[in-house]
Amino acid sequence: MQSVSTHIEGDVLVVLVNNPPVNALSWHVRQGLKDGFEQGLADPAIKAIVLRCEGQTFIAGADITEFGKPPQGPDFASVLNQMETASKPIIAAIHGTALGGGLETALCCHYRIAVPSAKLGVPEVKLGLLPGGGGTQRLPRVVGIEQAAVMCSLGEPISAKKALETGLVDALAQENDLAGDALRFARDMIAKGPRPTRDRPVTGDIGIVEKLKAENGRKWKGFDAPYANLRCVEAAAAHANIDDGLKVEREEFLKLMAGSQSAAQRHMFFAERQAAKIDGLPKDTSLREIRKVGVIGAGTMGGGITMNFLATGIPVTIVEMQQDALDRGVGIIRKNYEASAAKGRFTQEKVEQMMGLLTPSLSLDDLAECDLIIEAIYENMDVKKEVFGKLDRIVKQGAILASNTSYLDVNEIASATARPQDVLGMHFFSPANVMKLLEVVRGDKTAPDALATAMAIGKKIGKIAVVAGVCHGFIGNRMLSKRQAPANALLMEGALPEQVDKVFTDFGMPMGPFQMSDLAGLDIGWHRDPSKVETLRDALCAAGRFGQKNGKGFYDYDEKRNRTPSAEANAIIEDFRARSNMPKRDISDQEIIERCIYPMVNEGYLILEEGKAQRASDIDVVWVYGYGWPVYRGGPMFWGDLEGAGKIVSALEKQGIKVADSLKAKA
Ligand code: T1G
Repeated sequence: MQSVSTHIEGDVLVVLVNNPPVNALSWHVRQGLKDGFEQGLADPAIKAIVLRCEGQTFIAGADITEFGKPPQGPDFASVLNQMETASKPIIAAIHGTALGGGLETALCCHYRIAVPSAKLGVPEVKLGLLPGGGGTQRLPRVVGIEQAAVMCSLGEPISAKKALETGLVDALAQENDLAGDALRFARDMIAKGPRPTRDRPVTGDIGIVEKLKAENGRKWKGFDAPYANLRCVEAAAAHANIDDGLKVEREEFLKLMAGSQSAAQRHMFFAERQAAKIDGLPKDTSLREIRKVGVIGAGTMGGGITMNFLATGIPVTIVEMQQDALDRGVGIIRKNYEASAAKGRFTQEKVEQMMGLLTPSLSLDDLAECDLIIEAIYENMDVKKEVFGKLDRIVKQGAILASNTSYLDVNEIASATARPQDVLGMHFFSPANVMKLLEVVRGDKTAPDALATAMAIGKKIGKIAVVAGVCHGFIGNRMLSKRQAPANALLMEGALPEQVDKVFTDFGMPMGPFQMSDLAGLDIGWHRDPSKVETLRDALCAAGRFGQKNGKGFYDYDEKRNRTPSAEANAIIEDFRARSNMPKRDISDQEIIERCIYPMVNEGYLILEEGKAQRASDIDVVWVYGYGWPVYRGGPMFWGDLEGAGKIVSALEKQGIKVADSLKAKA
């Protein structure tokens, strides 16, 4: 496989990488680089070498698909060492993204030139890793400790402009003539000769490490990689001799590579990209054009959904029944944008530009020319069918009619129209302008191009779209519903809300079932008769405990909504248990996981068996991006494999739960 070629431009050798789609450092690329540099260094006529890439980007890192496989070709460190210690100047010519091993390769070049649109970074921490090709030792020698610590521990790329300011690149090329400018720049460097990064001193103040830990403590809870990255940067400051620092980096890297967290985060890297693919989609499926969007309902969900499209430059007509509700909804959209502008996320001018794309309306007729309509009204089947019936008579043919329902039957909604092929679900998660997940619900009659268009527009507005089939609660809510009943039962058997919730937060979830119930409101769906106490929730509501909204539920809340265990709530739970003659017993944290999380994994297998999800990794994407499942546990299905199917099956059978055949088959 010829993924690296060379050509001579006078006294400069150009080493060209061409390994689509992202020029990853696959073994044959490493081999090609080694051979290319050998050629340039051995040829007396060559005075300098330029490393450049074809395609959309510079090298975007090591080839992640090679991780865990038997090594092939030259190892990365030897190629880097060959470059860094070369007797002729090597120049990296950067466009697109120089990421991870790609930036480490550029750091072993003696000079770097980049186009203004380029991005440079070490995102390994997002894969549960660290820059294991010397990045944690060479970055501090080029950009200083502070910048290096930020880049390694947060993993965010920097712009070419910032890279120039920090010395990461030495010059900017013209956007449309990187090849030419790199050659000219290389010739200018011949006189200067090589500049090995390893010989440059580490500069800057190591105090940044504690600052980063303090600022990111909550975000980094449960993660190993950010701290390992910072230990390596500390080693760079501690060891003047780079080889001592490289030893520390190697040890830390191998530890992370062998750990379950990186395996989980690498799984999620590919799962996220896989989710965008629709199995069996006819190759010639073309997408419908979405130039104008309609949103029905200007409440919390309708407003959030609208913000996604306006922020992407797509005009939206938002429809409400009453003027005050419409004004309130539009007002909240502006307020949210202005709040983000105040945080510097965008300019006031951008706010005006986005608000300029919004057309408030009190009539469904104004949606006639829309290409996509998303209904986001309250969950009532008859009302939704009435609305879709009206849309069917009003809206132009070829438009996609979507419902934001979070559990209702999309097929039944579609049956209210004469065009079920154009109907599907687009289930956003609250707050819809923030949460990344979008469940695109495929109805029995949904046309492939309508589905593909909804998936594509989801990606365009910055969502991670996943295909779900029609069933109660689709993928996410269906699995979530398997957790609440056992959690309630555990309270009846002796556990307390804070014990159960702590198991979930220790597990890495943002909150447990009882915190979530308090957030949603205990009185949602309550019969409002305090004398009728049949469930624990009835007992709490009868005592006027409705959750965060009135400062008391399973927990007590202060005015800042900080929660504390509640003696009164626990007394109500104790009393209700006693009057239900339920014996009290000690409950272990492991039992809470087995009773609450194992059934969710089982439900995931049932969802797959019924074809309501395309692949197990899609279920993982739903939970990581929609429900705060810790990415370092890779999602319920990935975690289930780590936990062991046998262990899960025997625990579920002990609980008398019907186990999915496909899960049993794995045991
Ligand atoms: N290895 C293998 N495949 C990769 C890859 C990689 N590094 N990066 C992307 N792909 C595949 C991806 O799966 C998809 O495949 C296709 O390329 C297009 O990707 C020693 C240890 C570069 C910003 O973490 O962030 O270096 O789905 O859809 O939106 O220190 O890809 O088409 O079959 O994402 O244009 C560090 C990872 C590696 C960067 C382009 N590098 N990549 O985004 O395309 S670890 C990274 C990205 C490392 C060293 C260490 C993005 C991108 P398919 P895409 P995109």
